[in-house]
Amino acid sequence: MIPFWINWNTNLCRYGLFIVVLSSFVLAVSSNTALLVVDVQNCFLPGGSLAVTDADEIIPVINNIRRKHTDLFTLTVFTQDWHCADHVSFASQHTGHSPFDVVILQYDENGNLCNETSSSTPCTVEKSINQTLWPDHCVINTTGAQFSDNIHRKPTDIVVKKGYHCEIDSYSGFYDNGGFTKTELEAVLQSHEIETVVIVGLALDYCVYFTALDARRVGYNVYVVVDASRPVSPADKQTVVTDMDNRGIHVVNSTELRFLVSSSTSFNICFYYCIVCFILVYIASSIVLI
Ligand code: VGL
Ligand code: ZN
Repeated sequence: MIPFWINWNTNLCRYGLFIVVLSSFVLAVSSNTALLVVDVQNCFLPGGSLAVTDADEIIPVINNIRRKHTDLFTLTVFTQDWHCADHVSFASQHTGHSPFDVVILQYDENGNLCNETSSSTPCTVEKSINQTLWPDHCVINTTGAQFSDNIHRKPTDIVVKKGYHCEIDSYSGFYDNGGFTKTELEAVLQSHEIETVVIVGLALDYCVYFTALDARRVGYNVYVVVDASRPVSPADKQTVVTDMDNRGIHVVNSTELRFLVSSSTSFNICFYYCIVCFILVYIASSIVLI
């Protein structure tokens, strides 16, 4: 029995099979992954109107992830909370209420707000949403809505704005809170054939959490990097981490990233496929050369 590699280049068929094996291995290693940087904007950083405690500490962590894993990410998407000055989530728009109060907002089937309807036609409530009221934040074209100057950005990065419909909030980078409208995020990820998303940013218990939930629901392999995120409410951190875990979202540390992303499901499938191909090539060549 002559091992196939002795004269493999004299046999076109085996050469072809070897190329298939090699290219599928390359495909496995380069299974497309996107980095989603959620709402790293001045309004959520120290000094901002909705400052998240220690939020500035995540910026070097995110910059490091980008520097250390440049080859890992096919693309990086920044989401940007982008609200009208009179956005429905602002406590200032609800007389008698303060920031962090919760109100019920009711919407019709098209996502129109019923609460303050001025039209004579009755509004049929399709969905009631508990809305936490926030201080005014991330208002369109203000300094608060700008990305932090300290976060590294590249000209090829993509920005996805959310929360610009004045009557409904949008925590997730994919859908508004009622699921009525979607952003372009899913289309962007699809056009780059992304299978895995790694999520960092603010805030862990709101926009990061809801972005991760939607990403998982839509079918992505999802990683949330906890040390590259901070919660609005530290008391809720464990609850959201446990919930993400239960839903198959990988909650990881930035130090575990390389190992964990490369051992994702699609990598494993391709890897085992490569091994099976190698074995088949070996058996086929052995039979031919007996
Ligand atoms: C966020 C509250 C309100 C967030 C945005 O980015 O987590 N939280 N708007
Ligand atoms: Zn907001």
